[in-house]
Amino acid sequence: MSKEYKRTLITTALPYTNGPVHIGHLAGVYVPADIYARYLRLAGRPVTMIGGSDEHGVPITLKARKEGVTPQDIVDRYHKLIKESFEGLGISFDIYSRTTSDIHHDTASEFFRHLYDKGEFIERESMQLYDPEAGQFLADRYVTGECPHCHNKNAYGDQCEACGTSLNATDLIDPHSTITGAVPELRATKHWYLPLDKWEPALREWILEGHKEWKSNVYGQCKSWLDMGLQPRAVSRDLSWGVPVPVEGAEGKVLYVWFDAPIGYISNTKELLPDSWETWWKDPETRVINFIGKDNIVFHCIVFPAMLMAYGDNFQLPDNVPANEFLNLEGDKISTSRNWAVWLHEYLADFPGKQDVLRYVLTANAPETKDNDFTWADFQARNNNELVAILGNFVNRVIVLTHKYYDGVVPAAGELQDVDREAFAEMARLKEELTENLENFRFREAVKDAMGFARLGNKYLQDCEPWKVIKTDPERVKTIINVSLQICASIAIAMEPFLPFMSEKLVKMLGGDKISWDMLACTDLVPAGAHLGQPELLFEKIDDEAIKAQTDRLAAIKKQNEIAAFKPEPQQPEVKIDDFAKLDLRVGTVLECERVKKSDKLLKFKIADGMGEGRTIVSGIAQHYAPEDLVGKQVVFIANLAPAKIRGVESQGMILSALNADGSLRVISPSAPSTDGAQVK
Ligand code: B3M
Ligand code: ZN
Repeated sequence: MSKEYKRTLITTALPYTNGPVHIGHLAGVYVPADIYARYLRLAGRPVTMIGGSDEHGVPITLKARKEGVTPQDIVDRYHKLIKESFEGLGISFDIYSRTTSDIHHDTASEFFRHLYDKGEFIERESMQLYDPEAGQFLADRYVTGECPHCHNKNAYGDQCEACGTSLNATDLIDPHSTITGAVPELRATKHWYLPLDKWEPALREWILEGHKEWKSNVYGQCKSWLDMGLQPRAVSRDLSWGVPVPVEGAEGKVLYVWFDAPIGYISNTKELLPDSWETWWKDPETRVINFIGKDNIVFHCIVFPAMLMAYGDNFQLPDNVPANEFLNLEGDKISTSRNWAVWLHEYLADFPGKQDVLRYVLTANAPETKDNDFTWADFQARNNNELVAILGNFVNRVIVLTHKYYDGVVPAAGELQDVDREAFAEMARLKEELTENLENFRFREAVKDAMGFARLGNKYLQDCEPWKVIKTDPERVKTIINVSLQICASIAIAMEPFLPFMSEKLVKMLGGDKISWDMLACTDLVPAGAHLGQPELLFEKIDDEAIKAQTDRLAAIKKQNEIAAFKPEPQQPEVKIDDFAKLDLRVGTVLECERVKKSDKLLKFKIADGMGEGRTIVSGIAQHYAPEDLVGKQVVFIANLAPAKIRGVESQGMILSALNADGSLRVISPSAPSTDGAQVK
């Protein structure tokens, strides 16, 4: 840090209230922000952490329409769910409010009006598609039609997914509203634009010259936006849900959601600190840090700063925007619409008391510099091999030994030996590295350092072997246990930003109460003579069953998604009835069925075909049926297919199966018992 600031205002992206929060949001924004806020608080540095729900925007209105409820119903539902689940995970917002609040509407409205009065906007009229049935203008992505380039019939108004071309809804051939299906008409409409081009030189200077220390993914994205050249951007929309544009003649128009949402940071600060909010926004000794995901970089580094510059009045620009990349889930992109996610509220219900495990895994594997993958196998391994085996185990051994040897009273240390001094020196080194990593938003590295205290503890115990020494030199054991307890205390402090629930328990177990960053790596934090609390298990193993329940759930969702995305094979070229008549399709009953040796795909059938003593048919459905399940079943087969040798077996026909969306094969049977040998017509 080049400058010492008096206070830090942490903002966290305001999640859209059109669905619950998932692990991607947590890993990208809320867990890192919470780590940082908790660290600053422990370090005694003034900090305010702002959060809240983003409750405007078109997707919320569409969801409401689909469910036949009001947008307010939707945002009330998800705001409550999101707020409660954040609390459940211990995200320590100083306020978690919402953009439908009166204070936000007033603040955003005043902000717009101030820019309007200063002449900071350009007014422009343009032709936009209007849905006459819904009675509203259509955002580009709510129009579908034929792509003018590749003639895909289902192109979206903003992009054709078949050829990748980005479009304007007005480019589409034969457009339809996705809301009502109506044919949209072109209507003229007026909007206000913020001329970002005007602010380009100032933004360039501020970011490209002034903030070379920003994360390279953030700096790089800003540079490429700036190098492409900035254009005026519309800050209003034709919509009824949102903050009304506070200008005469603007009926039916609201502020664009990306204009009002970042102002939510200001409104929520005002709501929390009605008397001092201005100090937190306008005093140059305040440092603002925006925690966001990578898809929000342009709004936080370009658009909102331009809005603040245009406003003037000393609003502080963010000092850093440590945006993260994306977290994937089991190899696939997380998606709310495809339900491909681990939802926070579900996690909290499925794994009660295990908030810290999720916090730990999401931090140890955080997508800080590149996209990363969350897998349940990794989740289990990190819990069992790290939290249980390293951290929990060390603390438990020390507390249990203290109770066993000293009735839970902390023994006084005698003269220190080299091994003790080395342990303390290593603690001091870890503290320095950990602090440095936290200061620079490198939380993945930081949590490794914090875990380093537990690794150190295990090594120290292993080297000192108090359980052996107790027989030969009981005085020495007092020192070993004392040192071990000091290490435990440092674990409680170093881990507090990451594992706050564990930390609180551990502090209690050590008989302590208040902790601070200053105390970290101290050699006499747990005083001799103090009484320890009862030992409590800090972490417990997560068994295969719990993990399987999660992976089974994901497998079921994947299957549903495949079915939903199923596109049947294109129809084959036309045939004449005579062509069909050449195929001799018959019903038969399976008499025997067994696997073909050395093949995992093939089953060998003996079929009663009503035409003699039956026939042998080989079919590639072994992965879809257990042979015994097919015995006695009636099937349809091609009787006059030329015989062929398959794996040394002569197959006299072919059994017909349906190939389904999920790749499964299902044999075709008559709907009621039929005669073997009956022709299929
Ligand atoms: N609601 C987008 C998002 O959730 C948006 C963030 C607003 S931050 C001011 O990704
Ligand atoms: Zn196309």
